[in-house]
Amino acid sequence: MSFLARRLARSQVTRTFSTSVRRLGGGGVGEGQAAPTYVHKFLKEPPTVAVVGCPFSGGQARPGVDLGPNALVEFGLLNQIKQLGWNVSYDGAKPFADIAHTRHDADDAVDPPSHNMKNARLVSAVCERLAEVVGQHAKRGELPVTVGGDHSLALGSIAGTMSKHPDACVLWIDAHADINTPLTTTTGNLHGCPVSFLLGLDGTDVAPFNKWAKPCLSPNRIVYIGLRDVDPAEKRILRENNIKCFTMHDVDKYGIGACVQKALDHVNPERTRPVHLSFDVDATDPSVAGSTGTPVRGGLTFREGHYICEAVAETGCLVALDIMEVNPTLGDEKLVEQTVAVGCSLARAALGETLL
Ligand SMILES: [Mn+2]
Repeated sequence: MSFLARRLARSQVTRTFSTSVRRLGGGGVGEGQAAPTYVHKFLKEPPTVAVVGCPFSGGQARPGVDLGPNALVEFGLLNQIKQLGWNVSYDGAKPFADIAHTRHDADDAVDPPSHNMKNARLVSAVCERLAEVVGQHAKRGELPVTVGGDHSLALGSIAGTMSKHPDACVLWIDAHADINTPLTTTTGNLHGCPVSFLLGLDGTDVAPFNKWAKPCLSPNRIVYIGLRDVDPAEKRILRENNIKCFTMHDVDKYGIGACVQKALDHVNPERTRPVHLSFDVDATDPSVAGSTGTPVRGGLTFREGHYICEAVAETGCLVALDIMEVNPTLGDEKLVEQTVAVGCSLARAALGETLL
């Protein structure tokens, strides 16, 4: 058992949680929870979730986010999803085992900065592999749940989704827009850039990414919720591309229910398109999920975050989910446990857990 596993296993939160999880009923849906009123529009029977844990931190500077997937799995994520009636598969970190340095920042000598991007070869290699893995699961009619790891991974997970569902739309839940290009990034951290590559913006047609990552998303098929820390160049990119954003100002003004409805109406008006939900836990307030690398105050409440997931689940359109940027090495023990628990509960909400 890892240190973290022991730490989580002995924690009060884990004990409390494990006594309150629902047991499987005969019908596959957990005892106490009604069967969903929606049907999965794009998945094969029996409904199967493929949890893809990607222990990767190379898209940003702080070590520890690579421990996120293991923390969520140790906290019981797989069983929790099973108890919602899904078949669950999990390969651990095996798909990424042959890519060196997935757990650590690469050495500048091995992977020197290119076009202002740090660890470009490493990020590209991991995302290319993730795209293959997610794409394979999607093509089998399964629902891949990518657990990061930093948010640069969404370049891979969304590319994988698009290989099966080219008409999919993306809900990007985040404090940040992650839409810098290699030309506009001031930090060189690629977790701030994945959306620009997906859209094929100026400056993204660069090696090593252009060997495999083709633009696969149009600006009217992505919508943001939760933004509150957007760089000047990103504001210009969002405006110039007419990308729909629901900032925290909009959440305050309209309420989360109206924001999610408007967001879905924008990218998926008939609810006939597949949805990829990419959830950066830093979208929530640091008091909700503070163990994350770039927390920003003034974020989504616990319920607002979960409401987004529940509302997406109700569409029956979800085909892929990312839970990103949980860093179990940041903050005190209580904050870590709370953040890991929130990562799991956001996933459950997106996968059909209801309050009644
Ligand atoms: Mn992000």
